[in-house]
Amino acid sequence: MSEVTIYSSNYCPFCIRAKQLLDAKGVKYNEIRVDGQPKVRAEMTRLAGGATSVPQIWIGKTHVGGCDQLQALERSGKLDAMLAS
Ligand SMILES: N[C@@H](CCC(=O)N[C@@H](CS)C(=O)NCC(=O)O)C(=O)O
Repeated sequence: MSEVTIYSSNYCPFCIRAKQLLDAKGVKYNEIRVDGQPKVRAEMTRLAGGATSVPQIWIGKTHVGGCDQLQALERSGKLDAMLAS
């Protein structure tokens, strides 16, 4: 199973939704909090090609994007294969 990493912050509804989807699938993920961590957030933005919003999600080495992109992968039926690879 691919390693999943999610950069998140507290009180972020998109982060909660993304994690709920992963939790519902029983997927374990590394969660990196950016609250009060400008250096961590800057590193996230660099790795995410300039994206500043949370969550930012990686499946293995693939940058998925945010919650909307994760949900789109689920709707298209591609998410499980990505998680399994
Ligand atoms: N479309 C994005 C929306 C994410 C979003 O708006 N996140 C808020 C926090 S809940 C945020 O990071 N706002 C600050 C910013 O955009 O820099 C997604 O699906 O992940």
